[in-house]
Amino acid sequence: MANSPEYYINLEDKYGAHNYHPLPVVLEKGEGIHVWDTDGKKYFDFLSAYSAVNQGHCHPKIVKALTDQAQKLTLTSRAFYNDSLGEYEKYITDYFNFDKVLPMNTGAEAVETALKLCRKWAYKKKGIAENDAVILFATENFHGRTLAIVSASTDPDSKGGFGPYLPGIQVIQYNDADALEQALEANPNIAGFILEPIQGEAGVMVPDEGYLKKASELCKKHNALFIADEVQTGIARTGRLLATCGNCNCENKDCSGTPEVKPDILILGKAVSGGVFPVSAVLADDEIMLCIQPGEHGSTFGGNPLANKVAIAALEVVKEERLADNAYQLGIIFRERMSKIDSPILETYRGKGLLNAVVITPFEHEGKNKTAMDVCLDLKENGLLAKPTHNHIIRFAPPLVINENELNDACDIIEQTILSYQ
Ligand code: IF1
Repeated sequence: MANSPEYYINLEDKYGAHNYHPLPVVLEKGEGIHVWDTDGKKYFDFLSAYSAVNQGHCHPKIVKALTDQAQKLTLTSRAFYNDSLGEYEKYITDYFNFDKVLPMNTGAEAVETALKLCRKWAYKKKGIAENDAVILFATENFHGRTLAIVSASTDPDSKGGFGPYLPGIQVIQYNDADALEQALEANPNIAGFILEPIQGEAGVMVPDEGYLKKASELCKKHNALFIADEVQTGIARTGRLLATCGNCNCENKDCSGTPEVKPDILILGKAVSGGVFPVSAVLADDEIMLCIQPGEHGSTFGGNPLANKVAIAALEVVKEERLADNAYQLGIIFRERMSKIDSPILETYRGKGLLNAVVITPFEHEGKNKTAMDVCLDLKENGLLAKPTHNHIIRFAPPLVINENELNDACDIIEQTILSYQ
């Protein structure tokens, strides 16, 4: 009996770095909105690999794109041209209405790319003196794990003990247009402002109505770049193709919201590939993107044939299956269901589309102090997987292919679990 869950957990514990603290569930299969553990138990996946699996697990069209291409050509490097990169570049730039794309692999790499691009632009176009550029970040931001990115973090776990930190960074209050205006007015060397339109890791913090628009207008006024990190919010998750939703060529059919802003630089990752393969992208118009020239930036795997084919398929699925529209409609139902749960431990809920969070008041049950993690453990027992953030917040983000009946079944599990503590 080698293959108990403990066997796999112990292997990871013994041979893997201890940089994660996963829920004790060992998954071996996924299909659509469900995953199965090694004992054959089926779960609703309400994390979707942090919104990478928007199109659902092992979407047949995306997997076919992967396996077809895998038998032909997987990697050329960018030292040569390949027959899928240009086609993908045309597809994704049309899709989001930008002149150019720079292909990378992970979200953090795409963020790094955007920061480098912003600095280059500042020196070449804005006329900031070499080495003087400053990029603004918001409090409680999460953009990944690299040194540049953690230098801008306000989370001690992400940042602590990794110094010395990168200079040229200033942190301003999230969701505070006045703070942005003051920072821009105080320093002509501000090159740009990078922002998650809805902050994920911070606990699904939705900004006030109008903040994104105001922020982009202030950046424009002060000739600073507005950089949207839509690694998590992008690709239909929040009920629109993009949470910033400016000019994305979606003709508003699947959009269900007023177009708000077009960022100067758009950063995408995760669901660009439907979670099949690491694919990220930085999009910008020529005026900005052409500031980077041959030899100045790149990646061995960026723009590889597998990624190109997978990304086209994954983006097609988003439109074919009207995932933005579905996320919009079902998001309303989800929050309505949460509003009806009458429990003192459910402090509040919030979100947009199918990126939602429920805030749990710490409580006592059967003589023990309980947190959001305990609730997640009970949700797991009851057949639904979700992950706590910040001790008291549970994020709920199912694959966007979920239908209304399935969503209601999942909400029943959430409701029964929360009510079981009374
Ligand atoms: C981890 C959170 C999600 C991101 C935004 C860039 C990246 C991410 C807005 C980097 C990554 C992840 C990474 C994952 C946890 C996770 C996360 F809980 F931290 F906030 F999604 F909710 N921009 N987010 O959210 O992308 O390099 O990872 O591809 O464990 O670090 P990456």
